[in-house]
Amino acid sequence: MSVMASTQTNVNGMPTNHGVPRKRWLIIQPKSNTPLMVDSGKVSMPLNLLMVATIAQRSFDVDFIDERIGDVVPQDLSAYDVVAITARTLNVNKAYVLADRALAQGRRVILGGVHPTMMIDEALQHCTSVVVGEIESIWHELERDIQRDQLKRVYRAERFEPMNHMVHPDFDIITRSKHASRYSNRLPILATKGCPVGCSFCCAPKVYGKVYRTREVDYIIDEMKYHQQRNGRADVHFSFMDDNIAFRPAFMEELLNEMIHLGVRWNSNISMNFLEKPHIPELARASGCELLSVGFESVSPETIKYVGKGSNRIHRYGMVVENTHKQGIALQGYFIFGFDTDTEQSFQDTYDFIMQNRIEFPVFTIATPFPGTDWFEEMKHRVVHFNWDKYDTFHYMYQPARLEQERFLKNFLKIQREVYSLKGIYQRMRGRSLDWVWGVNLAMHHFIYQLKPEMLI
Ligand code: B12
Ligand code: SF4
Repeated sequence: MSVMASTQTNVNGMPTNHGVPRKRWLIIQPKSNTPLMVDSGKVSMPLNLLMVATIAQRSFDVDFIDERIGDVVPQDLSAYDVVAITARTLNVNKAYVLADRALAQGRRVILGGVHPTMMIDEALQHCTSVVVGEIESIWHELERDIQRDQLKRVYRAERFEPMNHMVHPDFDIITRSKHASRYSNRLPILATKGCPVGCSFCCAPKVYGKVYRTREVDYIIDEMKYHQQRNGRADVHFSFMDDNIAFRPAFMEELLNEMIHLGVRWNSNISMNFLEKPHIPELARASGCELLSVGFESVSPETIKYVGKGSNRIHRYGMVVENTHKQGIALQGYFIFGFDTDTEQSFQDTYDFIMQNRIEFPVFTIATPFPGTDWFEEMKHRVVHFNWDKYDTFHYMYQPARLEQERFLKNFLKIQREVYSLKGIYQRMRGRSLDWVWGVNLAMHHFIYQLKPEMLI
């Protein structure tokens, strides 16, 4: 349905719906209150909210604000009929402050995103309506109710729309901000959604259940071509926002084979088991891959079993790294500490693995039970704080069974300082020409050497 097709223009040149002025939306990406890195430097374009804005602008006038890049939410919101805000756990407190302000000014306030989807009752205290799940599934009902000003409290996406129904995100919406240069130049794109693996610490299985959807390869290629045209060059850099792009290997291979002809560059999260087959990194390189992010999570078999990550086979970690490096693709390796299975030895073993395998970007996080997951229910009597600002995966959440707080934090900082010491960087990077990988490592060095244990509590 195209509402734009039936719009007219008023005396000020503003579009109207059959003579009725279009309602105005303010769409907000809040900046989290955490001081730890997540919203600093260049930030990625928020594809989730861009999808919301692209759909909403068919029927409404839309202003888009991303606080992370320096856009400022006006104090006076009277110009807007609807204020729509997205939230993850780490920025939800900020979202609630903005939502409360908008409610106090009589605006209709809609909250959506991962945290409101998982914590509906809490979110309802700060808004007119909560959207549970994807906007695509409930849009027609929501749009009609806004036009009539008869909003329901909850809009629940009962089904998952096929991904081929996804609209092409309109990037003009976010690039018109005067602060747009703070966005990373890697353009977000989606090929699949969902992940049936079911790791205990992850929200994806809770948000998407066991459903795994893929988009038709032609649609993805079309979207890439659109960006090439828009940017006037072939070597556009894409960042896949998928939960697990390789869950159906045949699909991934088909996509990469098509991408070979485009001349783009790309990076993505990927399950490590997919990289066990050498032809996959080869195909990845041929199609323009520069960086793959792999959730190694831990080098301890006990921990991998504890988190339920069946796709990780520890005895094959080294082979996966070798296959990837052979193709000149850099690895961002994610490691989580703080599970009950962890000991001081876990830090040493992880350090050895990283240094021996020369992982380019190790990322260390602290095990965080996110509210709304089963794991949170299991752990909540041990969790030390319920201030959502601290749910950035860099804060101490509970005392692991085999490590008391001081020792845990000391080791957590020590491994980062060693891996990102100038010597550690040199050892991991030697032989590599000076490029962006070095640059990011030096930035990490600078950041990590400012961290103190008390900042993580
Ligand atoms: C890609 C991704 C990233 C990327 C890009 C993030 C970005 N700028 O968008 C990067 C790598 C940068 C990243 C970083 C982090 N991430 Co991340 N990330 C994801 C991932 C895999 C996909 C998100 C996505 O874009 N999906 C595609 C979009 C189109 O779909 P969607 O998000 O479902 O959006 C739809 C609906 O939610 C709804 N909707 C969303 N907002 C709104 C708002 C309104 C008003 C309405 C009506 C509807 C609506 O409609 C949308 C369109 O269909 C998710 C997993 C997941 N499935 O959510 C984790 C996830 C969101 N990340 C997570 C975490 C923890 C982080 C980090 C803290 C990790 C870290 N330590 O660095 C940082 C925080 C960054 C930040 N400032 O938010 C957690 C969040 C958990 C939670 N409860 O908050 C998730 C859920 C993964 C997990 N571990 O469970 N992430
Ligand atoms: S494999 Fe990745 S996306 Fe899938 S459940 Fe585990 S952590 Fe989440």
